[in-house]
Amino acid sequence: MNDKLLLATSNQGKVSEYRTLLKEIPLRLVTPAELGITTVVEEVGQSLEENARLKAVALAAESGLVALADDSGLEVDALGGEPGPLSARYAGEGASDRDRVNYLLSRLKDVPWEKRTACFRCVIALATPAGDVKTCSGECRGFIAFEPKGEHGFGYDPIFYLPAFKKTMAELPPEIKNRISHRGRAARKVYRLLTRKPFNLLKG
Ligand code: ITT
Repeated sequence: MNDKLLLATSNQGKVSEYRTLLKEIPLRLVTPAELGITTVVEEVGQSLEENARLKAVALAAESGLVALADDSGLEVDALGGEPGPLSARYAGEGASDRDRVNYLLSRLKDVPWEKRTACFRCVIALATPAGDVKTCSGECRGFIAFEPKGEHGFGYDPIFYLPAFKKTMAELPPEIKNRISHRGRAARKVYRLLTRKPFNLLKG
């Protein structure tokens, strides 16, 4: 097997978390940019799982490497589960993390604390160049804060409040986020898949 694993994402926040979460796998993590791959896979699926599969299969075929893609989304109960799979495009094309946070806060401006429950979900797809795919998922529950707080993490972290810590995800150091996050939970399952011997993505 090739000694590289392609992290099929253009999100630097995810890349940095995976470098820690998967640092013990016997494969070198490489990014599309490092391989000169600029393909952008349209997230046309209806679910996180479909989109993660689309991204992983396309990049594995293009690179000839096993590829790991991550589709994540924030489901807010008071918004009927929005933005969900649309989380990256919630404030329109070209919007920044800050724009998305502000837009979500504006949609929740009249919603009281007890109704601000939310769930972060992460689906990771691992694909081989031949198109075999395996998925793992993880979730993390919390509340949408009334205002952003904290400098760590990325995306919606500054407004994702965790009652157990009395802090937002962005106020937690990366090692704690990795321990409890949707991505951390999914990545530990992926770690087990990638380290079992003999390596076979389709087993079990
Ligand atoms: P790739 O598709 O290239 O991986 P992306 O940023 O488009 O990058 P997603 O489609 O999974 O990734 O985006 C989901 C949105 O949710 C996006 O705005 C992210 O910044 C945000 N997000 C994902 N994981 C997050 C996390 O751990 N904490 C906070 N926000 C997160």
